[in-house]
Amino acid sequence: MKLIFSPASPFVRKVRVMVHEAALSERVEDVAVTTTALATDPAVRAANPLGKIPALILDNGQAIFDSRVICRYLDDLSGAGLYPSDRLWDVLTLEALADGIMESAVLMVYETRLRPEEQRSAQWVDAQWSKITHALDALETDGFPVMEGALNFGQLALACALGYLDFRHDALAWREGRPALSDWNKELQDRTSLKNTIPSN
Ligand SMILES: N[C@@H](CCC(=O)N[C@@H](CS)C(=O)NCC(=O)O)C(=O)O
Repeated sequence: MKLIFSPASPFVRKVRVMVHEAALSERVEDVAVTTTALATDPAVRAANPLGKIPALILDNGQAIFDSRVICRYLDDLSGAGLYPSDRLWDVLTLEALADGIMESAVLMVYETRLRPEEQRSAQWVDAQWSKITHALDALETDGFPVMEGALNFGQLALACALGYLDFRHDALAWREGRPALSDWNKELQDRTSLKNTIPSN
């Protein structure tokens, strides 16, 4: 199988974390691309008409996307058990929350990196950050029971989302006022799968 990837993408990181956790490294070859929303790499477009990464090309040539589909596929293929059936909806909900944090965080980066300065909207960037802070506050205060207990992919996806905040939005100091979430994250980031997939440019 071939994973079309870029080392900066948090959605790609989810898949790479799954590959590690599911002990599939020998079976998945990384194919690095440089692609943006304004300049899509042809290999990405060929695999995913939406022009987004990650995409996984299976051994029969079929491409599957997006990160949620790929992660479920690899979990199923390997029997890793990171989507346990007795907690499935909670795990998927936590993964959806993590993906939402990533989406807003990536859109904030696009606004400053891809748009000409005169077209940028500070209000729109603030609105994205507000989605993220609401999510972080919910994680800090209400707690999501599935954050605890046996390792699952909701937990790992959240660790990828928080890692992306450190990577691109460090100045916004997400840990401030969120000691429980910070401690939770610190413990998880020690896993080899996360250490080996730290985002880079
Ligand atoms: N929902 C998708 C999101 C993927 C995504 O937005 N990837 C970004 C990179 S972080 C991308 O390819 N952006 C290019 C574009 O928007 O055209 C997933 O989970 O895989």
